Amino acid sequence: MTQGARVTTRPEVHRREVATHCPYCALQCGMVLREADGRIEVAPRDFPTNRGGLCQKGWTAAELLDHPDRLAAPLLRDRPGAPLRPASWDEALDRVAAGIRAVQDRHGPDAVAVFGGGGLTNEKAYALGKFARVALRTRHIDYNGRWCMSSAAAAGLRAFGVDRGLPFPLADLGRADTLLLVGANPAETMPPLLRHLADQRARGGQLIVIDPRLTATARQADRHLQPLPGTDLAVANALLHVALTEGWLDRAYVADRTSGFDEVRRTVAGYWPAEVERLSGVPVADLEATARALATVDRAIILTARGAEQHAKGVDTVTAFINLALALGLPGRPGSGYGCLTGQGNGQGGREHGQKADQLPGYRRIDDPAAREHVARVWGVPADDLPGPGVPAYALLDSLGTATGPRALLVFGSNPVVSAPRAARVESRLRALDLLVVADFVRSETADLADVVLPVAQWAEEDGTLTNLEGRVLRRRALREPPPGVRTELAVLAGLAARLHAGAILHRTPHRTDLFPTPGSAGSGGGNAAGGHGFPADPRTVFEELRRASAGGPADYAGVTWERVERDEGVFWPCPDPDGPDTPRLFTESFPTPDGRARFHPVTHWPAAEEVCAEYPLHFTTGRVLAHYQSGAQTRRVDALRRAAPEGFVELHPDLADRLGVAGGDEVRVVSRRGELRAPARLSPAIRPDTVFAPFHWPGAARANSVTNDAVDPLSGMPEFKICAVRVEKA
Ligand SMILES: Nc1nc2c(c(=O)[nH]1)N[C@H]1C(S)=C(S)[C@@H](COP(=O)(O)OP(=O)(O)OC[C@H]3O[C@@H](n4cnc5c(=O)[nH]c(N)nc54)[C@H](O)[C@@H]3O)O[C@H]1N2
Ligand SMILES: Nc1nc2c(c(=O)[nH]1)N[C@H]1C(S)=C(S)[C@@H](COP(=O)(O)OP(=O)(O)OC[C@H]3O[C@@H](n4cnc5c(=O)[nH]c(N)nc54)[C@H](O)[C@@H]3O)O[C@H]1N2
Ligand code: SF4
Ligand SMILES: [Mo]
Repeated sequence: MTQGARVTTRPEVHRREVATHCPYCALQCGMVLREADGRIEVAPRDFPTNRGGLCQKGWTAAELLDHPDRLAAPLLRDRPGAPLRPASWDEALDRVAAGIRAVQDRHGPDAVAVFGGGGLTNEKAYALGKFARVALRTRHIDYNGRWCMSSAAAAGLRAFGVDRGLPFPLADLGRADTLLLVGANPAETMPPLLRHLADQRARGGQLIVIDPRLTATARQADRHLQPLPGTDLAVANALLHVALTEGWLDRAYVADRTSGFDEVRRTVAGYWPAEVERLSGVPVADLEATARALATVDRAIILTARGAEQHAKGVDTVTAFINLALALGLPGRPGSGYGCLTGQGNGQGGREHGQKADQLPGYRRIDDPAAREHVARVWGVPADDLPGPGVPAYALLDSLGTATGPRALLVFGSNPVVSAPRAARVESRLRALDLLVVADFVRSETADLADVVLPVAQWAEEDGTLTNLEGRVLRRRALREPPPGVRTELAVLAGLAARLHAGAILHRTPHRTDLFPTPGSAGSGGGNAAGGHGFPADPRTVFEELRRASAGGPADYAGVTWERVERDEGVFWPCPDPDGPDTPRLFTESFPTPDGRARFHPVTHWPAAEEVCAEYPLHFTTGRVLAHYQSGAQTRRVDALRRAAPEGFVELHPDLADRLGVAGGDEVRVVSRRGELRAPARLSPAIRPDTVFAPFHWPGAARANSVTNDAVDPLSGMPEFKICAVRVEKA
């Protein structure tokens, strides 16, 4: 590293105005943060994703920075059942380190687990993965991206050999003649993205939406297909069936750029539109028109989001849409292709640098000997010391505190008490732990259960990078230092690593003094402990290491520098060379598979993990509303957002409500085999009469995840958030 690329060891602070990005979703809207008279204001900024727009969450994002609920000191529970009480950082970190040591001495290294989040910056996600493998030496790390991106990721990997949500810039959407959105509601989940859809419509393009609800997005569409939840795979196969029957196959593309088509052709031959209409409720005419709209235009794009993906057959469902895209010759052609809409702020980067159970930085596999060698060299440890793969998020949470599962858990950036499937069970697993540590900036429902809560810096108080839904690396900038009593995550990891290392010297060998600073050396001004060589607290130093660790991997960041990111409005990976190009568009020449071809995989429809029956006759599905973000830990604390959407609700069709004797506003119970939720009924003709919907942003009685199914996709580990069987009754 040259002197010029060297960094300050502390965030760049005391700036009165910074250009940065919204802390919430993967659109990563550009914004300017201004501090004036002690108040922090947000203003939108023109960036290629948001084009000057922000949603309500973005506008109000700064409100949490000085919120009275913000944690200002670590919290500690003296014994089970005792209340959480404020503690010093030394006491809290000592307690965590001692707890980890006690558990590992008795039960081995894998008895401690880490749960990360797709909101963490690249630097933090990378450091967390390294911390788990090197400082804790546990195989157990996974993250909330498993609830989010895992099905599209697995399908993309198996078809294209790489997982980048959008393999093209977002602006391509505006150039598509036909755009098909499957299980995506960007009008509520990424409102500024609609500016790109408006472009598309203005150019005469067609928008088609597949969603069991007539959403705000579907209302803008030229065509809305309203299938039964869980039947998208059959719909996709029927679309391909129609395309083949009509002779719309792109023969040259299939012959030159793909493999495995024949088996897919045989499989979809059985997906007669009339049969798929019976299964899904989507009329034959709509299937035919949709296939025509995709196949007979110059440029077509198919996008999936959580509606299609959060199923026990999520990988196969995405695969079915990829098969369709490949058969029509779309991927790799400018203005055409398949993509998935990544959800969390760093949902893309967070899945590339080692928070995933089976993964090392640069999207390398932890079971690949060459990958282990490379990363171990960067980390300065023997490759044999690196643990093997862990297990996906739900399996991990479900095993906590059991005879064979981890007995301690460190959570960084997730609130599983609200957001995990079958949440009551997950809650009971968390309660069974010997040690639960939660790093957060508010007392989330998960933090409420913790033995130790560590207050960490927020977005406006840290420098770093995130990778948005386009695979574009961008820069988060600190406006100010963290408030007193608050530390950055990197400083927390540095402090913990130092303590664990000091303990290792006392208790066991071998130890590596080069990797861990001693506790005495960890500590600088501003409340942020500066780490040692192995776990530096400075994000830029971490990023420089991440560049080396990712070099040569599928998600290669070696050529990405902070300067370049700032100069060029972001850098698209892979970018192996600082002086070479980045990659806004993938697949133009070939696919990153061994033979350079994309791979078809035959997939067949199978029923939801739980089907309706006499006792549970209705389909239950879940999702989001505009005003709230995820588990709501942040947005439920923002006045304007709480006013906009004060409480949970159950959406049901007026005909169904009639049959149940329910009026709008009545409190209803939604009951599944796993539990129930209670919330006011909201009647809407926009939803299918056989399906009810609830958003998952609320805890307590209205918690949607009390009801959801914990069945998971066998390939991705994605839970079936989007369909289970329930009955609804007036409370
Ligand atoms: N306001 C807001 N915005 C967000 C978030 C948030 O919490 N709140 N979270 C961010 C994150 S992490 C994510 S992952 C994205 C998610 O973004 P989206 O995927 O757009 O959001 P969801 O509401 O989960 O699901 C989208 C739609 O899927 C439909 N759906 C349900 N079941 C099915 C089905 O079986 N098939 C089909 N085709 N559709 C179905 C639902 O009716 C819903 O309208 O949003 C991001 N943006
Ligand atoms: N029923 C149902 N359940 C779902 C879904 C669904 O559609 N239906 N969607 C799933 C999806 S796609 C997702 S992504 C998950 C998300 O669900 P969660 O993982 O619970 O996501 P958040 O609510 O964003 O949780 C983030 C927590 O970390 C804190 N936090 C934010 N940034 C940071 C940070 O930088 N560091 C630290 N230490 N803490 C931070 C926040 O205050 C909050 O308490 O929910 C999943 N659950
Ligand atoms: S769309 Fe996403 S990134 Fe943009 S302002 Fe809203 S929450 Fe923030
Ligand atoms: Mo997500």
